[in-house]
Amino acid sequence: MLGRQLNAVIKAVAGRVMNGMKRVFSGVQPTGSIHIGNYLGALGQFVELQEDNECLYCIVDMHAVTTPKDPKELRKNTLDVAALYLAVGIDPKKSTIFVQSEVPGHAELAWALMCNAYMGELSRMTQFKDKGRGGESTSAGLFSYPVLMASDILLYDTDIVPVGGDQKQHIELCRDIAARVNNRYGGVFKVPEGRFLRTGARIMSLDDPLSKMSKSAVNPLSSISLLDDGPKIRKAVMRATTDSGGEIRFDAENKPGISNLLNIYSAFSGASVAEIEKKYRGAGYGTFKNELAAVVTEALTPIRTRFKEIRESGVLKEILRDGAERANEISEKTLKRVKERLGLGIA
Ligand code: ATP
Ligand code: LTN
Repeated sequence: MLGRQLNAVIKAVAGRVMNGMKRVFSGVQPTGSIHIGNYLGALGQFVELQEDNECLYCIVDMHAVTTPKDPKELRKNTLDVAALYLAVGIDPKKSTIFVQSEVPGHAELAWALMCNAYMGELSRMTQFKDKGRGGESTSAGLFSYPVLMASDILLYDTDIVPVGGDQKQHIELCRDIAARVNNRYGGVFKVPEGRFLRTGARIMSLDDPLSKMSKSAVNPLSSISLLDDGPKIRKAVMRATTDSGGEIRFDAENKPGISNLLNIYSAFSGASVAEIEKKYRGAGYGTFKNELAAVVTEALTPIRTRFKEIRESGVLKEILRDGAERANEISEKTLKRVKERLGLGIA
């Protein structure tokens, strides 16, 4: 207990010392296995950013319950994502790792934002529409999900939000709501910027290169989980949809399958797409896919090993409690300011 308190103090002090650093916030839903799309689009950036910024990385379990979830499974998934955060290299000494529902400010601020968000703009969110929702029995939570996301971000006076390309519209909405509240009530929020990578921003499904790789896909071979072993990775890569014409060339429009694989190869190996095209000039899809499977396996094996160690070690809950303490400390300051500006409460 004393250790925990001391830790929180050290982190709070460190937070102040870090003045002048940019603040980074992002979140991942505990809704299933984290795949290489999540990794290349988001988690990889999380690790890189923690070196020069003050970073908060959240497991957004309140977003997960916008559609009903099995309670036991949700809690297991929450700890799995926390373990994966650590396994990919997020360091709890440098970054604050915590669970959204452990910080009441997210829901509290969401209400104030909800009252400043428009039904029209929420109806236009393509992710909501893509999921085919919008019927009579769609939960109000699912509809207003992007407002909770805006709350996550604005609660911490965030400067930078590292995310995959699918979140661009949500980040824009967050910026619009922040600017609107600032206009109405005078300088309440910092307006954040999204950070999207060029290569990993949109990893496509292996069986349908026209839709994004997704946790919720039915076909297990459509994605590669960070916890998949060599044989599963090989099977998924070898079965990946490729295009007619055996040439290994990047052409997102006419050869979306092979272009997606080239992107994945490039992101994991560090080689540019042009270098990879050159390497495989004249080679067939079989050779290319075989070597891609080896590259991905080599990158994921240490993550899988670390994940198992962390999951079995019993350190997670302590790290998450420390993280929530630090997150609560920051969020309370923002909420105080918001309530003052909006005239909520009695001062
Ligand atoms: P899914 O649709 O796969 O179930 P999600 O979009 O709900 O997943 P989250 O866990 O909330 O996934 O996403 C975590 C991060 O991963 C977000 O920053 C998101 O933009 C990013 N991401 C998700 N899918 C991809 C992808 N196919 N390519 C690149 N980034 C992605
Ligand atoms: N909506 C995101 C997950 C998410 C998030 C956030 C990302 C919730 N809150 C705050 C960045 C910042 C998704 O579905 N990928």
